[in-house]
Amino acid sequence: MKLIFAIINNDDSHAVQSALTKGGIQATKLASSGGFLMAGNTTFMICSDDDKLEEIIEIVKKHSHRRKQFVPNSASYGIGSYASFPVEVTVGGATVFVTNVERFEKI
Ligand code: 2BA
Repeated sequence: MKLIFAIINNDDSHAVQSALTKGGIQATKLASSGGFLMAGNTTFMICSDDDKLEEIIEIVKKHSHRRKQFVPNSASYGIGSYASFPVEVTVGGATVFVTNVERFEKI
C-alpha cells in the first residue's frame, strides 16, 4: 500500500476532491500552508493499493493547475531606505509525495 500526500492550491481542492470521490478513492483533506508564500493550500492524504497509485496521480494532475502568484519581497535601496516589491513565483500544479505503508488498519 502507498500513502500519497498531494499539496495543491486551495482553488483546485474542490475539483480534486470531487474527482477522487467520483473515482471511489477515499481521501483526507488537511488545511495546510506553504512555508514560502505563507498562504493556505490543501494537502490530500490518500492511502491506496499500489495498483491505484498512477490513477490517483493522474486525477490530481488533471485537476491541479499551475498558476503565477505574487509574493512580497523586500530590498534595500541605499542606506536606511527600504522598499517592498512583489516577486512572481509559479505555484503547482501539485506537489506529490508517495511513501510505503507498513500497516493499514481500520479498527
Ligand atoms: P510554498 O512553500 O508557499 O511555495 C509556493 C511556491 O513558491 C512554490 O511552488 C515555488 O514555486 C516557490 N518557492 C518555494 N520556495 C521557494 C524558494 N526558497 N525560492 C524561490 N521560490 C520558492 P511549488 O513548488 O509548486 O510548491 C507549492 C507548495 O507545495 C509549497 O508552498 C509547499 O506548501 C509545498 N511544497 C513544495 N515543495 C515541498 C517540499 N519539498 N516539502 C514540503 N512541501 C513542499
